[in-house]
Amino acid sequence: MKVYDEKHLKNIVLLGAPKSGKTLLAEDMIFEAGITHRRGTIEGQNTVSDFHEIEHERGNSIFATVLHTEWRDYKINIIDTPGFDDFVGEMVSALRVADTCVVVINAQNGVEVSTELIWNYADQFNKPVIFAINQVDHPKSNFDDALESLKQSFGNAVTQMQYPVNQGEGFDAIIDLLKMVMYKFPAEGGKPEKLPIPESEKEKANRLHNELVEKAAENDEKLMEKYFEQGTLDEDEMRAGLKLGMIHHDVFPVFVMSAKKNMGSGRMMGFIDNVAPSPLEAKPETTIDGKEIAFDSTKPTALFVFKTHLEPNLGKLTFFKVISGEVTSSSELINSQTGAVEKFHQLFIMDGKTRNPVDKLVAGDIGATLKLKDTYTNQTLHAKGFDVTINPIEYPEPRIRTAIVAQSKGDDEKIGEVLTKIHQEDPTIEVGYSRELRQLIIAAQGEMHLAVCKWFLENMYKLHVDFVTPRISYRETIRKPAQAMYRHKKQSGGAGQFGEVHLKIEPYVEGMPEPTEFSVRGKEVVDLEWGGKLVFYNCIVGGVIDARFIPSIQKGIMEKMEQGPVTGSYVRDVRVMVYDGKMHPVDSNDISFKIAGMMAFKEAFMNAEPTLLEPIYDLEILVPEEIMGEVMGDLQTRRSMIMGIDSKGKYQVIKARTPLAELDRYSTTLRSLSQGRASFSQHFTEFVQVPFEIQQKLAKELHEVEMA
Ligand SMILES: Nc1nc2c(ncn2[C@@H]2O[C@H](COP(=O)(O)OP(=O)(O)OP(=O)(O)O)[C@@H](O)[C@H]2O)c(=O)[nH]1
Ligand SMILES: [Mg+2]
Repeated sequence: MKVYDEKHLKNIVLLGAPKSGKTLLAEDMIFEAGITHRRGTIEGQNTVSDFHEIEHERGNSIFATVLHTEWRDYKINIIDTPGFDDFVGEMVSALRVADTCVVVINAQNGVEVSTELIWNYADQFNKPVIFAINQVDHPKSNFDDALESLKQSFGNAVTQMQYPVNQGEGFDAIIDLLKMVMYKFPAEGGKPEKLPIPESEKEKANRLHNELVEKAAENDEKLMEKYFEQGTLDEDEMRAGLKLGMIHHDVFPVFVMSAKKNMGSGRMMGFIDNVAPSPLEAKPETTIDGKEIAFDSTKPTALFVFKTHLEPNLGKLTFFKVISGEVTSSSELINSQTGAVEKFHQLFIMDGKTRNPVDKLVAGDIGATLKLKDTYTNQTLHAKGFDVTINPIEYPEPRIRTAIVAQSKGDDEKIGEVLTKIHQEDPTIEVGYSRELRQLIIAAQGEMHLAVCKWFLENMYKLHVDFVTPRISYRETIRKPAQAMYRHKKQSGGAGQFGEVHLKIEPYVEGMPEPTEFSVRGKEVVDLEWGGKLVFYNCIVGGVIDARFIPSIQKGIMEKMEQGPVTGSYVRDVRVMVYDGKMHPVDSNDISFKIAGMMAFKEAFMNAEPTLLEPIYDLEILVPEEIMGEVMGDLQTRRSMIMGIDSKGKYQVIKARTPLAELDRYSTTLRSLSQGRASFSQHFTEFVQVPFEIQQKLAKELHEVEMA
């Protein structure tokens, strides 16, 4: 297989709302270039991209799939991504290594909620964007509305390159505004005939062509001058202008196609060859210490791993982009995170599940290898002596969490192990045993994401599990000062135990003045693992408690803070002044003071108006205008505080603060309220006091759990 240099490589990612036609478009692209000899269909479950059994079962993409096509003198690496935002992790990984985004729009729907979300990512990565308005053969296709919705959402940079002559069932012709020809397709699609623009379309085509010329000229002063002198630009000049515009996000070219009828993908590939930036023209990669690495095959090797996948009967496939230098089928590289040496034995260009062996890949290219020992998504492999770590991908936070239990007890450990493997492949799934909640918690992007995870456990690993509602991490704190003393005394037989501790506790707030009522001999500020602080003061005077017992008192207090007196939840934000006590010359020891400290703390805590805090999350919900009311109504039933409402294109963004306890399966509710047309993100913001009635109920419930 031919090795393409960095000038002749293009890396694109297919993005777009669910069912817009990305997978089918990828199928067209590789068929047109002769990589495959038959076009699969979604319904026939035989596309190159959707090759996993679970994708067939569900009828949509779940994984990002790497394919390639060779069009004219260029190699285009294509990554087809899933549209459902449950699988956003796959999309973000693919976006990270692509140099151009092709955002597929369904001509029946125009911009959808998912398009807006995808846009946020494309924009954040600052990658050039091409829009492909697909499905123009559909009886309900409305190209003009779809184009208008693009302009409304993404502004003036939306640049029309083409329009369909006869959309709907009879669709078979496109007017191209750059080349000023009409492409007319045979009934089976494929290679079109190039025809002159018919008389009836001339006026419209000329007008739109002039707009396009102007748009191309705007991106460069020299082109602008030329345009004023000549009144127009030639094709090459237009390409140069459009390329600059694409790189700077001033131009988002819009193409027309029908993936189903195989019409239009060839012209877009030609444009990608000639205009979309190559890795050399794209923004250089950056390392974690802020250095730039240009795609240069003459430099030492560095690879960025953007995906790993465990294939049954095959082993682990590692997908990477060559950031610098070149990689061969026998390279030896170092994992920058672990320092481990990874030896390559094979090198592939992938087309779905087909592995095409190659000897070498150069900077800018995307490839895969098998059986690397210890390398995972987001890691860098580099040549010896070229010590770099490429900036890792930042994945969005999980939006749904559940506790997971094995149907047969003995499987618990195995489930933990398998889930850790799943997390290594898909970092948007987080897994961990919560010591606090005493549950194995799995956090993911949505119901469908969880279902896929369960499918894997059951089908690949024969592990049967149930999802159960997870407990909530509450915190305990106090609202007023209180004092207590405790004497621990045991004098029956053998060595006795004796320790007496007097202490005062107070709510701790950042920046509060130091205590004045005691004489402070020592102070320790403990940043608690679970958030908040314990500030511990030793105020013992006259040696009534020996200095060597003070750490034991603190230890006893810490132990109680790990299992709060009210509900067994973690305690936070208290300060403790140990100001008096007693020792026994023989019987006092560490354990006695630990117990005395713990018990005195517990008693003081219960008298200090203990309160329960609950985790609050910031939500950002993207919804179509017409269902705003319902979504807001639902939020109100969840003890939410609405923080603001903004509009974004034809959508509204609701910002709210909601207790985690009220967010159980929110993604499911939102999906059914909106028929899948809304989306949300969430992140933890703070702990706040639980309303009194709820606290009483919880204190009882949680204490029962604790005692069980
Ligand atoms: N009429 C028509 N149908 C299309 C076209 N492209 C795709 N479809 C149909 O739309 C459905 C979804 O197509 P896919 O290619 O799976 O869409 P996708 O964007 O990959 O979907 P996800 O993987 O779920 O995000 C299938 O039933 C296709 O046959 C098109 O150009 N015209
Ligand atoms: Mg798909």
